[in-house]
Amino acid sequence: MTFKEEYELRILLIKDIKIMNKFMNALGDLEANHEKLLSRKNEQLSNGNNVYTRYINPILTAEHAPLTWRYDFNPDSNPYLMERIGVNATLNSGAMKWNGKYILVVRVEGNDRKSFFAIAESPNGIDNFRFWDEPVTLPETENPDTNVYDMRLTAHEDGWIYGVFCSERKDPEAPAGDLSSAVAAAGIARTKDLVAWERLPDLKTKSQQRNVVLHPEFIDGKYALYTRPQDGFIDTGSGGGIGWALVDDITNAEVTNEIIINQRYYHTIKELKNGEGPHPIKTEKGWLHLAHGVRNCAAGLRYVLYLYLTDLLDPTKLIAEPAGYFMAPIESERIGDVSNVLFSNGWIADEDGTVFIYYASSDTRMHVATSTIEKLLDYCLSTPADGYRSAASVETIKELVCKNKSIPDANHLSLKSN
Ligand code: M1P
Repeated sequence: MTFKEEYELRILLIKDIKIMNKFMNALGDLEANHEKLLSRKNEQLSNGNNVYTRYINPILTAEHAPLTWRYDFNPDSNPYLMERIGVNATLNSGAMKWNGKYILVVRVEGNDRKSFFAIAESPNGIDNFRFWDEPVTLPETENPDTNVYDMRLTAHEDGWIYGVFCSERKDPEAPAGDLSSAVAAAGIARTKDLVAWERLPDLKTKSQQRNVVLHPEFIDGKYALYTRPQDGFIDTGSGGGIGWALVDDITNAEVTNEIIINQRYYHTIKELKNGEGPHPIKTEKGWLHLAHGVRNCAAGLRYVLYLYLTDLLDPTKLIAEPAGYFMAPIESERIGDVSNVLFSNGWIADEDGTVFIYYASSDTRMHVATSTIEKLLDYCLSTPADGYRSAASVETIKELVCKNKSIPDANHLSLKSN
């Protein structure tokens, strides 16, 4: 080797070391920032309404997705440490308590618009959510799904954990050139460990279906499903409402008879459509349901959450339904990929009565709100029902004002002081 050649080799080595140092520093920063985000403590927001408590930080965002899903860590194949696979959103998540951990089966949406499921767990339900190493491998049927999303988890009394989700495929009837028409069906999978999933045939129904949820108990010896029949992919059409169907065999589930148990009404928060959230929670006063309601307005569709209560022995029989919404998007929740949306398909009732409500804002990120069974039942049973007219709403308010005025010692209450 000549002196010149040796000199050039040394320069090359120094350059390599510099590139390597740069790579290692960038990797260190990336990992440190990610860990900072994942370990961030969540705190309650103080300006609540005493029905539930919101928290300052979203619990899961696209940035929470593991770095190993997004970056190639090999400096030879990725010398600039560029993100190779982008994650766009973490949203509509099913939930359950599992081995003492708060588990979400998250709808993760990639930059390629495809959604898939991934499990994230937290030790306390309000922060420190971390994804498991790999996304869920969901087997396909003989008719592969184009997109899968919004899984509801049900630990059924038959011993399986079921995941019922929306399976979306291109409409085979769509005219040539129509690349948007799709068909929605309820996909069904089950597992014992949240790792190995068995795919069952999709639910057979006359109409398209989204927001299908498995009830946790047998009813008359059959599996019971909350359904949401719809005429088209987006429109529920003339029907809609939250339906109910009994199914003999979950391994070949077919809806033969469907009744509507929660209707839509003109000029309400669910005028356009509604859908069951997670499966209802069993309480001593009835089955407690969380659902979403949709109305149309100049800004587009507005999705809010509402609660209703049904009979313990007959889950189709309505006991109470407060007027209006329980939760609606506020502040930064209002903005995202599909703005003005709150959507929930997961909640966890803890042994001490605490309820963790997991909701997504504007199809973009996940949040938690907490309440208790006691409070949510009181909310359902003591919030006035919808009178369906402005005059009826005024009468309801006047009744409350009158009641407050009749409280002995009302003069001492701040509300009475003006
Ligand atoms: O974009 C808002 C929501 O729209 C659909 O809900 P629904 O079927 O009730 O209209 C779903 O695609 C849901 O994932 C989404 O959050």
